[in-house]
Amino acid sequence: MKKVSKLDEYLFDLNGYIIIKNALNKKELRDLNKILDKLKNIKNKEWAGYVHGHNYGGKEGLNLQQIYEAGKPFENLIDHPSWINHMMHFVGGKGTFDQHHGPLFIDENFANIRGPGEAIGIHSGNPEGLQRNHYRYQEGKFHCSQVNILLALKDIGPGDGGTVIIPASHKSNIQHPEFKNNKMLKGGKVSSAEGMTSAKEVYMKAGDGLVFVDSLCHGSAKRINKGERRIVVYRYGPSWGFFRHPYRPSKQLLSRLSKFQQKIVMPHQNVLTPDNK
Ligand SMILES: O=C(O)CCC(=O)C(=O)O
Ligand SMILES: [Fe+2]
Repeated sequence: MKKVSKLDEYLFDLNGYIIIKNALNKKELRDLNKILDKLKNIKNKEWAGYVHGHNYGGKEGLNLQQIYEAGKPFENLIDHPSWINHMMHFVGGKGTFDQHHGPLFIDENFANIRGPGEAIGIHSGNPEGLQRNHYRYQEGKFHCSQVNILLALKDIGPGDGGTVIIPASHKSNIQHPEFKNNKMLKGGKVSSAEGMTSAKEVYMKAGDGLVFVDSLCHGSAKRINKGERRIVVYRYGPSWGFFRHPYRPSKQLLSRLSKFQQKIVMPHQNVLTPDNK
């Protein structure tokens, strides 16, 4: 299992993100991509098994929600050795109520496939002050509400529509003056992230993972190249969090997972009720 280095801690605190090079090996990439080759033709609101086609209504591409249902290669990402220690460390809460019923909780997991002309507009940032994605470091420990791993399943270079971040914006007290509120959730026009002052477009090799606190102001560049960008995002927070969307893991998935993984996708396995002694 990859350990969290002193430099990881320093850079995550300083910038709100780190990049884990080669988080996935060649075989993992092949297996994950093979599954997406089959799934990528499902339409918005269509199901493929327990995976759901989803779109915010704009030009953000197709999300394959509940991608951890898509087979073993995606199940393995739940507690993958390349980043699980980072999630435990940055979400934090060891030995406290935050980990009382489990180590972590994944409140959303999806693959995203984006073609030419598609992007996700700029969103998030510390000035919003949201509980769900906040960044906090106190008493020598991290306490982040939501930390994402964003994995590149294909190389992402210039023109490919890379993720765009404003480094250190997880600590900013002031809304970026060029931030035009993204209408992603309403399906309206998306304001582009890539032209903003101090924005950084993140280029990654297939298999690299971007770990970032969700309060970092971010979005993506518009894809202008042919072909498609493929990424996977798993969002981790404390065990007492709840699902972002009205999806739940299937019984079949839960029965295949290890105890540790079960706790991360559904923290209370043994529900206490008077009828369930
Ligand atoms: O598509 C991207 O590059 C950014 C995705 C995103 O906004 C997120 O994972 O929170
Ligand atoms: Fe985001």
